[in-house]
Amino acid sequence: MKKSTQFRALLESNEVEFLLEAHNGISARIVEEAGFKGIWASGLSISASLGVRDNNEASWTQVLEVAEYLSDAASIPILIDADTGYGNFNNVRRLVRKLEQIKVSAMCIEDKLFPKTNSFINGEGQPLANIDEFCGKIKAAKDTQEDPDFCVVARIEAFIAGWGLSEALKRAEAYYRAGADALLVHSKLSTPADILTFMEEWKNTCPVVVVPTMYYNTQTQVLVDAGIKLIIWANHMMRSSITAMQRTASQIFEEQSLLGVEGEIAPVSEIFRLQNAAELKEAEKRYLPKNGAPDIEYRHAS
Ligand code: SPV
Ligand code: MG
Repeated sequence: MKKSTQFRALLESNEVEFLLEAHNGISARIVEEAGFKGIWASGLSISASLGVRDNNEASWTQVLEVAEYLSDAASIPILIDADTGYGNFNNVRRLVRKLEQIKVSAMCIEDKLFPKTNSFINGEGQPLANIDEFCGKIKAAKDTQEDPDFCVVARIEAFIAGWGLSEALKRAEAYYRAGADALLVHSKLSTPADILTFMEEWKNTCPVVVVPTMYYNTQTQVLVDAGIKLIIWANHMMRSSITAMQRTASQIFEEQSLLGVEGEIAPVSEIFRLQNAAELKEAEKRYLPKNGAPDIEYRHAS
């Protein structure tokens, strides 16, 4: 099944579905191997992996270059965190064309202003996009996609910016009417209160996606009972690798030896397995000449 069709099936599933974050090819492959049916290409984690801030410091083409590695590495669909769409409706149109080319199945755009700031940094100080302008981006994306299964997720930042429930509902209705395939309602509270009050009022006309980073101690069933369709574990591959790398770096530095860490880290053979080195070995048998190095003839000829 096409990856975009797989993603649409996740949105339309009768059960709750989950995406885990990935930020490069190897993390995408690990997410897939763990059993996940989809990947969240997190803006926070991709920017962190590049050593820059989540403020559009990485350009959109740099983000897409990373997304292409994720897409090549995984056979499960990717929902890309496309921030605000990197400009106006016209930038969104070009973005959608490029995402389809690299087989990224779905895009999430948020109703803030470029350059964005991560929702967990000074959220209340963050301006929201004009509703009509943001609806124009959604419509432009839906009109541009060639693959009917490409999905647009519209992310509502009203709770993050402190504008409250009625603003969140107003935006949800507008974005749904503009053609969004799903709505992502974001909250920075340590409880699911924003999400639960939203779900009580929302008529469930299209799937709702959440990111429980801050309300992580909420039982998943509570979100399911409220009607949530898709849950994004948004940054946990990046955060777990930071912890592992910090531990390994300090230990090697302190001990001036590899002895202490060797048993704690993946063997080199595991890197090769994740890179699918075995496939190349097989291909070499098929395509390389049986005897002699291929470049010898070239050197004689020149
Ligand atoms: C991301 O993962 O980049 C997100 C989710 O946008 S959050 O960081 O919670 O805003
Ligand atoms: Mg983000």
